[in-house]
Amino acid sequence: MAIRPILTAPDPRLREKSRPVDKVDDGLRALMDDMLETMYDAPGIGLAAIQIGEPIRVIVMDLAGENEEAQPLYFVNPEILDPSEETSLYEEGCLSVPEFFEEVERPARCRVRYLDYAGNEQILDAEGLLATCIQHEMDHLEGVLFIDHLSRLKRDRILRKLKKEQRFVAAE
Ligand code: GNR
Ligand code: NI
Repeated sequence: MAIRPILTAPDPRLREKSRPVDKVDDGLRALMDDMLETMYDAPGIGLAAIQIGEPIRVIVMDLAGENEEAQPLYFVNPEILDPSEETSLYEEGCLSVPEFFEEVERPARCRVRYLDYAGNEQILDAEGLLATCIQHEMDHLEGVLFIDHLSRLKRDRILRKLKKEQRFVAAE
């Protein structure tokens, strides 16, 4: 297993649309292992493959609290079904938009159909943080970031600060 570098905005790779996976094999499982290790190290509660530069439709998540046993979830080729009319607001962050947190409105509940770590089809009913996180990760597969759900003013302010930060990092 390996910890891989996480891309940060405005890296253009984060805007790519990820392609479906053909087959859940050992190579893909090795990538999912790396993604989980990278996510735990960050630390974060979810990670899409494009965040480590792999434009494929794979997500890992773990919503367990710090003192709970790990509950890794692996989603290959996920699809959102039946999003609820009812929405909820959640203060979101993103490992690719470090240190900014803003409220985003999304459907409060949804169903997700996907392939698991073994390649078996699963259906999961999600609500609360699980529903928010899976929708945040699905956005990454389309090249969308949570800041795209904010006003242009807020988004541009965050992007400007991130660019400034990157110039600083590059100069070090
Ligand atoms: O670690 C993360 N926390 C989080 C909090 C609220 C809503 C979504 C998230 S996902 C984020 C990790 C990440 O960037 N996943 O793409
Ligand atoms: Ni994110």
